[in-house]
Amino acid sequence: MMTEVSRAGLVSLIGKTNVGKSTLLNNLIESKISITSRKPQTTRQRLLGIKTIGKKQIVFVDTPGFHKGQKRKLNKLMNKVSLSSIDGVDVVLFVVDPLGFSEVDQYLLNQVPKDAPNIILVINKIDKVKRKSNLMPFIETISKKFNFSEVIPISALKKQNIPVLEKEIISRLPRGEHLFPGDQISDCSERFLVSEIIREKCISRVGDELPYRLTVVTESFKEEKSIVNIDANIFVEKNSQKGILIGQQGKKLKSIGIASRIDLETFLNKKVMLRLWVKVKKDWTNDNNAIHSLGLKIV
Ligand SMILES: Nc1nc2c(ncn2[C@@H]2O[C@H](COP(=O)(O)OP(=O)(O)OP(=O)(O)O)[C@@H](O)[C@H]2O)c(=O)[nH]1
Ligand SMILES: [Mg+2]
Repeated sequence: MMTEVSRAGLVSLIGKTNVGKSTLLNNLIESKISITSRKPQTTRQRLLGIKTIGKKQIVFVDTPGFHKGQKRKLNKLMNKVSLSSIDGVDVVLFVVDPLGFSEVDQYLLNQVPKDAPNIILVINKIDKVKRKSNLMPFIETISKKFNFSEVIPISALKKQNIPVLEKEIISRLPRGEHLFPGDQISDCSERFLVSEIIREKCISRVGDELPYRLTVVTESFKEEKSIVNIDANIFVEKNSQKGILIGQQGKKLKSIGIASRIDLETFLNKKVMLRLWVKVKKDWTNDNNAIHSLGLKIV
C-alpha cells in the first residue's frame, strides 16, 4: 500500500472587491465563515479557512477586495491587507470576474512579482457568461498579461468546477505536516463570527453608502445551558446614520435583529437572545485609533 504524502500550505484569495472571493472560500471549506454580499468591500480583514483532507491541509486566506477611489483610512488599510497577502503564501488564487476585468484588476496583477510561482487565475462567475464562446477570447487575453500556472473557470455560487480547482491547489502545496489541528476550520473567534453575521444582515438591509460606515462589536457573549445571550453594538459615524439604521418605529433594527438571530441560532446550534444597540463613533472609518478600538485587526 502506498503511504499518503503529507502536504500543507497557505493559499490566499486575492482580487478586486466583489469578484466572489469569500463565496469561493466558504464553498471550498464547505462552511460559511466569511460573510458575502452583492455590495463591494464586504470583507475587511484577513481570515483563515482551513480544509483538512487526510494528510493534506489547505489553509485558505480570505482577504479584503482591492478597490480604488476611496480615500478613507479604513479603505487604505483594507487595500494594504490585500496587497500584503500576495507574498509569503504557497499558492495565490487570483480571482477575476469575466464580465468585469478592469484597470483595478490590472493594477493588482501588476503587483504580483512576474516570476512568482503558483499563481492560479480563477475566473469566477462563469454562470453569468451567456455565450460560452466569449470565455475563450477572455482567457486568451488575460493569459497574455501574466504567466499563470493554471487558468480555471469556475462558479463559486453554482458550485461549478470547484473539485478541479481544489486538485490543482493540493498538487502545488509543499510537503509538510498539518499547520492546524485537523478539526479546526477557521482562526476566527466566535465573537468575531457573531459580529460578522450581524454586519451581513445590516449590509443587506441598508442603502448603498451605509455598509461602509458601520461596524459591529459583540460586547457580551454568555452561554447558558439552553440559550446564548448576546449583546452587540452597531457603530455608525453620525446621528443621521443611526436614525436610518433604527428605522421608523425601530423597524429596520428589528428586522436586522430577527434575521441575525435566525443565522446565529444555526451557527451556534442553540437558542439565542440577541440585543442590539446602535451607537455613534464619530468619523471612525477615518481614524486609526477608532478602527483599532473597534476590534478591526488591520491597523
Ligand atoms: N453569479 C454569480 N455570482 C457570484 C458568484 N460568486 C459570488 N457571487 C456573488 O458576488 C457577490 C460578491 O461576492 P463576495 O463573495 O462577497 O465577493 P468578495 O470578492 O469576497 O467581495 P469583497 O469581500 O468585497 O472583496 C455576491 O452577491 C455573491 O453572491 C458566482 O460564481 N456567480
Ligand atoms: Mg469578501
